[in-house]
Amino acid sequence: MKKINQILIGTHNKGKFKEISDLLPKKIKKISPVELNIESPIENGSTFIENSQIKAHFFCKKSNLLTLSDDSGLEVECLNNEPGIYSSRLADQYGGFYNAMIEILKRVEESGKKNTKAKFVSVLTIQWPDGKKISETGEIIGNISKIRGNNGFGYDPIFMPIGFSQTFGEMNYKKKLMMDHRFLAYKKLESKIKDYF
Ligand code: ITT
Repeated sequence: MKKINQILIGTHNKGKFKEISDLLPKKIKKISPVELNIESPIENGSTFIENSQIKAHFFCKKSNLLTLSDDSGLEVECLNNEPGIYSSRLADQYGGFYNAMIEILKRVEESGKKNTKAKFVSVLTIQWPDGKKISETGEIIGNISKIRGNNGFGYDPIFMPIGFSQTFGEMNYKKKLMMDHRFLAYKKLESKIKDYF
């Protein structure tokens, strides 16, 4: 079995890149697609798993390196689980995450359902150049909160996990890192690949 000594973290999202880097063993060299001048693929899947596999396959093919990619997003129950796989595109559409968070809060309010349940979902896919791949999903349940905190990235300031009184935007980096959807997906993946470490 070929041990893993380097891995391409197939994402252009800096927040994700840092979290995934910090979850992987220290001794593994982490490479970014930015260093290799590789652009993002078109995400034309209809599920997190499809988009996660599209990214892992694309970056692996372009680099010929073992690749780990993530597709993730925020599902808000009273909005029919939107924005979901369109989470990044909603921010593009509204001119950034602050405006996208305002838009989500407005839609939740307008739904009139008084249901603020939401979850963050992450699907991590590890793809080897020989075609082997493994995907794992992590989910964390919580509620939509008013915008609070400046830590983290993306939708962190409006998500408060169940059992906590801080949003991800208020939590310190390490606390969020060790409990979020990406961590939960990573733990499942790690149990399947730790012999390669
Ligand atoms: P890559 O495709 O290059 O990985 P992306 O940002 O486009 O980058 P996605 O398509 O998976 O990634 O979109 C996920 C969206 O959900 C994106 O807008 C993130 O900022 C947001 N998101 C995912 N995980 C998050 C987290 O832990 N905290 C806050 N927002 C998160």
